[in-house]
Amino acid sequence: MTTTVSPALRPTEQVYAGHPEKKVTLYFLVTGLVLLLIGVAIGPLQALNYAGIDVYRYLPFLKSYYQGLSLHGVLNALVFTTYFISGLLLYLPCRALKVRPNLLVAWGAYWTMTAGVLMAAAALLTNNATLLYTFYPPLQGSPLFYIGAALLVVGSLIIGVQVIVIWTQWKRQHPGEITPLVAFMSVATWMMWLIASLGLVVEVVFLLIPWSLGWVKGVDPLLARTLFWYTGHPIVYFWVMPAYISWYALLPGQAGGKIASETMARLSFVLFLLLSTPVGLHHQFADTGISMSWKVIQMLLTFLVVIPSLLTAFSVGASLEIAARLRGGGGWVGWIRHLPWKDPVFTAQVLAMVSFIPGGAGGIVNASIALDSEVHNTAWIPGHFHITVGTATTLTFFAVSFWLLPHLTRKPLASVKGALWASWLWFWGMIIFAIGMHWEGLIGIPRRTYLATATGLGDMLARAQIPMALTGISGMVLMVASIFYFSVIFRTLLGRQRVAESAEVPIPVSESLEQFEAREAGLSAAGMKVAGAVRLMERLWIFFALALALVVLMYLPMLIGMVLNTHLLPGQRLW
Ligand code: HEM
Ligand SMILES: [Cu+2]
Repeated sequence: MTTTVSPALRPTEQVYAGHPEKKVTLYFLVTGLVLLLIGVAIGPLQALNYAGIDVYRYLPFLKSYYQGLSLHGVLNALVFTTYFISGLLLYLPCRALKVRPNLLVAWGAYWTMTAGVLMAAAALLTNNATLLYTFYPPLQGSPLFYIGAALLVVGSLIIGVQVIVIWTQWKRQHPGEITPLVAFMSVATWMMWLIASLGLVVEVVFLLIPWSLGWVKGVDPLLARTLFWYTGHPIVYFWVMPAYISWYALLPGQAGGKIASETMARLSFVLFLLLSTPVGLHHQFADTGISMSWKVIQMLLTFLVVIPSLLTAFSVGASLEIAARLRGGGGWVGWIRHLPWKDPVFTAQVLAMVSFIPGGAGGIVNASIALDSEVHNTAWIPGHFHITVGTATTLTFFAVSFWLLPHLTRKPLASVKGALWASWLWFWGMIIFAIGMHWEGLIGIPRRTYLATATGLGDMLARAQIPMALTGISGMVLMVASIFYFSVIFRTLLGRQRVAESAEVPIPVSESLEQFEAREAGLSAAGMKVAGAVRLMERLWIFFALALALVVLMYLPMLIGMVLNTHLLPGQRLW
């Protein structure tokens, strides 16, 4: 075995010796995946409920459908994503900048997060926080839940600030140099999250924790909801931007090609930084007490996010076409066959991207005031977000885990075939799920309903038999997909074989066409001609300040109005 590491170290320590940040990254990823396993295990039961089949009465450990749904939403959408992103967006930018993070800080963030999750889990599992993942007041849960949620966010912010600080120091030590793409995108994402998480932090720390501890008598539901959705919308960009990093900067190389345009990639991230936050009101079109003018302004701003989304779709599509043609593909669409479909890292990401197309289209419906009134609070909404966060993000993270876990542990992926099965089954399961749920929603079936025992829905259930059956079937497909996925992951992690350092799976950073052309012309990376736009975008702090100004403009007047006119309500426990 060729290794540069001292043989006195234990084998596991040897794996991390060159890069001890690998270990903390692994902890973030694996903890996130274990918690996803618990969250996902409940999903098929919910899908059966939406097929009219009640299995909850056989499950003594869940007190109600809603306790299960709270666990599902919190663990999948909030906890898994935060862990995975914190690990990924710590490791990638540090490696790209060739800087080791401060490990004490990184582990501090990990344990802060984990302490928070244990507290929230204690409340959820004892049925003391059956609040659903939006925890709207006046529903009131145990203080443990809110404190836990705050610690989860604080943990992610510690990582975010660390990455931003590392980048700022790097800039100082490398004057005039352009930040490597992956690091640039990671910093933009963390800057966005720094602004975006403010609403949730203020809501939880200043309103919900004191209220749940009995220090204050009441809380204003509208103010709390507005702060929640201030974060609740951009959190979806916190979930998709890391997936975009993988699509833009890693996937082209994994497919055997080049990044079509580094300038576009950077531009779309600057636009996400600017436009993700000041639009949360599109989740509150149905809320009274907010003026229509604000709702319309934020609706229009929401539509602007279509621009970076389409930039992404076309640039990544072009990168894939370049890859296929380099691999000998040709024709209008014939090149698609030449892509590496046998590689689950590639396939899972492309399927994730495909699912995002109907996901984005549905999002435009949700964001339009007139159309939203048709689908608001119906099964359409969970239909929508299972092909966005539940597939575009989750399936991309599956793809990342297929190379990153072997990279971090030097253990080969346990089964390439199993990983491919997991990816295709997850994709089709979620597509069928989305068809079923969107269709049920159009009939008027409400979301968040213990449907199997619900009454008062008139003839809706009779009219929804076909989509309900689709939802039930999709739940079973997704259960099989999860079994494939988690067995590949745990067999990989528990495997005993480790490859030599020289055979380590590399970090798949792709070359861009711009870099390729410079190399062909005999220029070094530092000497490469850089578009003026790229130089301009390097000043991320300016865009950060602009983003902050925009969000203050869009929210502060409204929030001041709400604070001056509060209606405090005491807590309620409806479960
Ligand atoms: C096995 C895969 C999955 C299945 C079968 C599934 C099924 C469902 C169903 C049927 C609902 C609607 C429940 C209702 O409105 O009453 C739901 C809600 C939800 N799911 Fe999933 N899901 C799965 C995976 C995921 C993943 C991977 C995520 C996110 C990463 C996710 C996030 C959510 C969220 C946030 C809710 C909303 C909870 C709420 O309304 O409070 N799910 N899921
Ligand atoms: Cu939104």
